[in-house]
Amino acid sequence: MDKEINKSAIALGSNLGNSLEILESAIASLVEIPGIRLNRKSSWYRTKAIGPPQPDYINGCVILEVEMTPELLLATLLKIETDFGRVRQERWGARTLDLDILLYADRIIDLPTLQIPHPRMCDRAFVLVPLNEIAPDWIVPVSGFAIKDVIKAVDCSDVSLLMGN
Ligand code: PH2
Ligand code: MG
Ligand code: MG
Repeated sequence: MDKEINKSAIALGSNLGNSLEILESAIASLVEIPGIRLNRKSSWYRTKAIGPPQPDYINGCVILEVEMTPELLLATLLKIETDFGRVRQERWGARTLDLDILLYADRIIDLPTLQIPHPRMCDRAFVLVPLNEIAPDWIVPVSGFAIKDVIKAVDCSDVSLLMGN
């Protein structure tokens, strides 16, 4: 485990089952793990699904303080997805729980299993709206733009506030 403490931004999404309860429980499970603390949590948003036809999503973001490598954090998130009944089927299909690493400090990682910054985060209103609420000044590596500026180029009309903080 890294001794260093790093901030990591995580996107949460669900569109199957009792999504709000699943998302809140997932955050509770995450923060019980040694080496993970909750720094910020966004509101929850209802968002139109991108991808094959499927129900609307509930999306949000958290900022974690982590004392683990990005690889270990990814493995931890995948385990929580499985614990909450995630079954991997169609790409971009409906799911009970999706936990994606968006950013990890100012790191750039390009492995087959893990890309940071998340390669599609800057096009996705369902990621940018909650992230802009809690981390508007975070600079996205590679692009060099802050979240509050990245979001200006994206149509956010399919994202509506469901439950404020
Ligand atoms: N996740 C996807 C595909 N499409 N659409 C919305 N609105 N929200 C998501 O979280 C989402 C999606 C794949 O991860
Ligand atoms: Mg995803
Ligand atoms: Mg995912």
